[in-house]
Amino acid sequence: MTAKTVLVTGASAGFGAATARCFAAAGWRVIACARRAERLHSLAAEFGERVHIAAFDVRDAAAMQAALDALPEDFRDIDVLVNNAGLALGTAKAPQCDLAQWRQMIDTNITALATLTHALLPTLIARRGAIINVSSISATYPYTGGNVYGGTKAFVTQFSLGLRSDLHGTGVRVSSVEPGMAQTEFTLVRTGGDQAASDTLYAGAHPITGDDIAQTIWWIANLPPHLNINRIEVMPTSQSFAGFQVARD
Ligand code: NDP
Ligand code: 8X3
Repeated sequence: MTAKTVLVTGASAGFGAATARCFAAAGWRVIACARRAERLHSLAAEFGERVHIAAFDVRDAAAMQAALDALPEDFRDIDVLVNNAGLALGTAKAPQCDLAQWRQMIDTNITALATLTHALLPTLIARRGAIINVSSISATYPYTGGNVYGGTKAFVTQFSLGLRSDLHGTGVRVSSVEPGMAQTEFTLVRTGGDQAASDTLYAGAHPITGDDIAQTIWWIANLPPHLNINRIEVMPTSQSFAGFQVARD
């Protein structure tokens, strides 16, 4: 059987790195995308020619298209797109938020994801492929300080469902993976590099790991073609829901 091809964004860390490793270890061709080329080079060093690295900023549409145009022949028939690159910036309440951070989250989590999906739809339709979008529980459950981040993930979830509808009859599968608290570089990025804040958040909580989500994505991608996971929420057992807040006179 010929090896299948997966394109993973955000393959330099966290869920994306674990996903790229998981698929490469199973013999898939992997297109590993992120800005930090040195991280991608070490992935390629681990798996050799099975991994093609594409270092670009997903917010740069021209660089994204150039990376797609430069794909070697063997990597062009993409079967699975894993739209994973993304970030949260800041934990402040809306009035205290930095507008530049809001815009960066929208540009990365929404605009870039839609741009890459649009570029690859013809290939994915031709391959009867799959789109696996990494959303978040914050798409559904609001929390203080989640504001624009949660809004971007609500887009990812709803866009996934909309794509399902638009791709009706094509055989293309679309899934929204919605993790809860996971220990990756996410909190380090969100807090601007505060390692202590990151360590404190995860301490004793047995959070989700990158490998947990890689296994979820692997499972979704390898289900029989007649099955589509529309949405899947994955939380650590230690995390659940809190109540509403009430402001009083
Ligand atoms: P990490 O910070 O560990 O990884 C984020 C990845 O996104 C990195 O590989 C980073 O690569 C890439 N990325 C960010 N911005 C850009 C950009 N402008 N251009 C290209 N690549 C970019 O976080 P996670 O693995 O946790 O996050 C992956 C996804 O999972 C995100 O969409 C996040 O919102 C989501 N998520 C995370 C949860 C968590 O608790 N950790 C829970 C639910 C969802 P580089 O910096 O090298 O460009
Ligand atoms: C990341 C999970 O709960 O920090 O999407 O928003 S959460």
